[in-house]
Amino acid sequence: ENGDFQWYYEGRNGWWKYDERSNAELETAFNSGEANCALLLAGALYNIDFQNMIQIRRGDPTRRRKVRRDTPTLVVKGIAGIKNL
Ligand code: V3L
Repeated sequence: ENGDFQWYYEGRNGWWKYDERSNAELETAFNSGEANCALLLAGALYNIDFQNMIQIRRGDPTRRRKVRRDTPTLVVKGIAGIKNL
């Protein structure tokens, strides 16, 4: 049951959707009141910090992106790096 909220991460000129599995993990962690959620994304480990709503690469905190949790209807660049047609 995934239809209520979608998680997004920042690109250069717009937002990307997280892949479905990562979105479900984020929702579970967020709704459980966790402070953050660890995810493997494109082969690297990241932490999503729910207080600051940022995604930070583990071991390289300079690699950070804003994240947002919103309705699934936002216009996006694509999903997890797969561009919209
Ligand atoms: N899901 C999938 N791939 C990700 C994610 C994620 N949540 N976070 C980072 N990457 P960094 P434009 C993104 C990828 O933050 O043109 C997009 O998905 C990230 O991919 O520096 O700037 C696009 O594929 C990047 O390739 O650790 O909007 C690409 O950037 C790599 O991990 C270009 O998007 C390093 O990200």
